[in-house]
Amino acid sequence: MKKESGLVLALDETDGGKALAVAEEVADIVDAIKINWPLVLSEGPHMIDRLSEMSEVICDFKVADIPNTVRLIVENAVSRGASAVIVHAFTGDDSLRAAVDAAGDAEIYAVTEMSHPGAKLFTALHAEEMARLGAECGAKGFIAPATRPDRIAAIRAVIGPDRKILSPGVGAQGGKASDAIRAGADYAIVGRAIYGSDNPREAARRFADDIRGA
Ligand code: NUP
Repeated sequence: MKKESGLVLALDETDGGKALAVAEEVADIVDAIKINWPLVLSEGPHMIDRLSEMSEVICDFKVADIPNTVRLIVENAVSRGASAVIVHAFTGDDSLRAAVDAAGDAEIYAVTEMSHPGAKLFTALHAEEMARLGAECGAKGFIAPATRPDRIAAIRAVIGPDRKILSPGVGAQGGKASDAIRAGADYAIVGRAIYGSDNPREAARRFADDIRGA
């Protein structure tokens, strides 16, 4: 995935027309557009194909299943044009390897510790182990929380300098993009604070400036 602005748009807008309009407005500012279940369920999986015509697309399906089902989901997303697919790491080594094999030239990003408060109950307790396992199984990137930048630094220490960290939790969830980058993230993921703003292009520019400053 290219790295210019270090900004990824989380496009959870469920109205397809609005989603495509926001994507067009910010496509030249962001490095990728992340699509998640809300938009896929409301408008259909062809949104992956449409968005991949204007940007790199990350499918944030947080795949958590047996290896065969993981393979089917990842193959489908990649065949529609996804550059990367996000999977859960807690499923273990066989499911992670199935994801990496199915992705081919596309990339697999594994979730470590999630960004919301409830993540402290389970994912936070095993985040470093999951990052280590993900790296062993060939994940090219990891998702770590901008809401707790010290945890980004902890994941970076486990995975080393060459793998990517993408960090959600910026804006609406209270995290700051530049804090995430300073803690060791390569990309900040921003959703509502861009697509829900009155001027998504201006909002995206502000986040890109904040990241550049870091
Ligand atoms: O730990 C995570 N936190 C998180 O918010 C892992 C994620 N993949 N996300 C996703 O990032 C979340 O599902 C949403 O699509 C996006 C954040 O959106 P927002 O809070 O910036 O609107």
